[in-house]
Amino acid sequence: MRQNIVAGNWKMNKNLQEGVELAKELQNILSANKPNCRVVIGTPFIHLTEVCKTVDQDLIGVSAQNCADQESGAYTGEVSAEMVKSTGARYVILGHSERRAYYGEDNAILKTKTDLALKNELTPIFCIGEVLEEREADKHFEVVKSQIEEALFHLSADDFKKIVLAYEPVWAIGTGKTASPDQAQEMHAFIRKTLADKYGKEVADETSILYGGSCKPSNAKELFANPDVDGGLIGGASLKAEDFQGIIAAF
Ligand code: 3PY
Repeated sequence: MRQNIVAGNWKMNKNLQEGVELAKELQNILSANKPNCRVVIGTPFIHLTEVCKTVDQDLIGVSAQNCADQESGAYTGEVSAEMVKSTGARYVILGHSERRAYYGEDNAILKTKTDLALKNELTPIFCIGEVLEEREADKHFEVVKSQIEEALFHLSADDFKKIVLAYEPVWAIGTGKTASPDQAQEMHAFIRKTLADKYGKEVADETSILYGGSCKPSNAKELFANPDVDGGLIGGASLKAEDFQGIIAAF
């Protein structure tokens, strides 16, 4: 049975003290109200070590939001997958549309990052999604398929099973616009079929596919009720414990 997952993406928000405070708050709330899904928080790099000490990772998994596409060496300012692993974090978000758009991360770079994450036993939460013009030109299926094929389809079935996918239509990120539950289901079913065609039904059925993009307590239940939507990757609404808890409680 695939896992339902609600993962927060804090992006570049909260200083270290504020981040640890939020992690503590979540730890308290969730130990009193056991979630019916896996919960993950994606923090800035500098928070990882402290947040890992603050939460019980069987309750709240800790994730980085990126890692380098090189193993080690003279890459000023970069943080390797091995370094992320050494903080105690268990996950890494890869290919977020903000990384693709602002930092030039293409499918080839993301393929390398995925390999390094897996080599260091981190679970990639791998983001895919089309921009508005691609949807309007009816190219959204094609775009998402090639993002998956080019960055992930070199993996063996055993390695692919370690990946969590997050479909984030770029036009729904930070815009307040959400894909309708039908639009989300349509794309998630397409993604699962793409996986089944490559790796077989069993692998496809085991893969968690999260929805991301302006997911909040008021729309989470409707989105998560779809058979192929296995949770969410949550931006702004993961920055307040009560909002995040509201989304977790949708399961
Ligand atoms: C959003 O919902 O804004 C996100 O980008 C989640 O990653």
